[in-house]
Amino acid sequence: MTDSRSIQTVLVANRGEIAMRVIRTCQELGLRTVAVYSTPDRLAPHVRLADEAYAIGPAAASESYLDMEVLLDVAARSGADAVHPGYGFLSENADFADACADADLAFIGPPPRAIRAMGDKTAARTLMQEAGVPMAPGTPNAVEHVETAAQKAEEIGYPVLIKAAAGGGGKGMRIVRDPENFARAMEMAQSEAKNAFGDGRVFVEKYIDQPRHIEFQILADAHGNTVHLFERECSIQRRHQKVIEEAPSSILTPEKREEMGQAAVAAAEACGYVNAGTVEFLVDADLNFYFMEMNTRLQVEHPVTEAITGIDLVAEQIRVANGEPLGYTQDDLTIDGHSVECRVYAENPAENFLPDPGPLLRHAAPSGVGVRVDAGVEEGGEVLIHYDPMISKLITWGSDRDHAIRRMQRALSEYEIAGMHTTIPFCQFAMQHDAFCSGQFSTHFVDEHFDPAALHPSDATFDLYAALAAVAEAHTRSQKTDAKPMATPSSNGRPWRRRRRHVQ
Ligand code: MV4
Repeated sequence: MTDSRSIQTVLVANRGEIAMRVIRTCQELGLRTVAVYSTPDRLAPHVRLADEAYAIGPAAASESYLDMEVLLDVAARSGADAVHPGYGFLSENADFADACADADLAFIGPPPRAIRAMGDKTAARTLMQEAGVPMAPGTPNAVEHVETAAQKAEEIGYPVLIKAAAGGGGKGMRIVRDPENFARAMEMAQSEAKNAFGDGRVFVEKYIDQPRHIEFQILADAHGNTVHLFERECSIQRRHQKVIEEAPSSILTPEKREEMGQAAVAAAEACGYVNAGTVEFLVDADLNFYFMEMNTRLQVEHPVTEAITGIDLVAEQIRVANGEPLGYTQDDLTIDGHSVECRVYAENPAENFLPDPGPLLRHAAPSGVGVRVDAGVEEGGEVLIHYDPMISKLITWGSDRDHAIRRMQRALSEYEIAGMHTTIPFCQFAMQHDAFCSGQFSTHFVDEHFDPAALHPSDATFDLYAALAAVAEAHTRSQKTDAKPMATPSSNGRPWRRRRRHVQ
């Protein structure tokens, strides 16, 4: 691709922290950035960070961030020559990738046919089986008749898992431990899948007990080069959503890492993958690994990979979309230290992680050596009910796992948030738990180990007093330049106490 054809202006078709993440790298590469915003996002930080911003519609995502026509119109009006979709919204929509190509825009993501191949779960399973990627024993395709499926379950051996072909988020999933429960479980899975996805097809797999979720980051250029950037361990989840991730996984040996990395590269090559992607595996206690799915986008947890490899994944995505070859081979890549990410959501961990959106009265993020914070909301802003309630991602790096965890404990204790409950106390709980610290955990960590009673009940109160005191003092100072500092920063006469630290 000649220089005159190369990307110069990027439309960032997203909001929040990921829009800011993409804009920042564009700026470093000397590219012009165009943001888009829904009505309630008009003052959002991603809007101010971009060179230009365009209104795209009301709060409802279906009428703004998901409206392809409006986005393509903004691309035309702004003179953008590329689109970065971020994650969520249109990031894994092959029709949108096609529409971008038709409008002569570079889609900073994989080719539409790779998105389609991996979007259909049963088609992806067949493709992966052909490519020799290990899969849990099971029916590669959907099974229609209960008798046939029950027969397959016998062959696979109990316990089995019935999964929705249209899949995702654990919906339509049923564990079956005994043959006598199979028929009923299958009917329930089918009706749940029909309700959730409008597609009642299911398939049957060997159930992996106590698995870990380990995913490999891959990167492929348009010249036939594919590498992996090692793995991320994402087993700490609630309601099938990740809360804590780390890189590398503490259970993989160098040999297993190489074997899984090669399988991930084979998976990417089998679907003609170009750009950044992630191959997810389930890993059992004996380190057997099984393909789960491939995510054809940049992921929320990509910063832990950036921390241990030193590679800016968004910059790589843009270079690859520009037709440039990867500047390194697998042998050039090494793991440096360890990284942990805690997702800070506006949710109450004591109330089964119930979302708690609203105004963010106080937001003072930690900083210092080895700490990265990617936030999408700022103090004085609001966590909107219309979108994902994530406030920020807190990422630490350390020379080894223990170092990264201690930094995370320090950073969490430094974080001041008021106006809402957050997942910070849960993350503090995990960072001091024996199961997490020793690396002996599975995707069942929350169910098996989390005790909401172990959270410090006073945290939210302390944070609120601290916040109100800080806001009041800032206000006083803005009114009177000769204002005396308060005797204590607490407005209620109680001495200041920082967020309690959970350290062994
Ligand atoms: C499994 C499994 C055990 N055995 N498949 C959950 C969501 C879906 N995408 C795949 N999931 C699982 N598939 C077999 N054969 C256990 C899970 C699972 C899980 C996987 C990853 C992260 C968190 C999880 C929580 C519960 C169950």
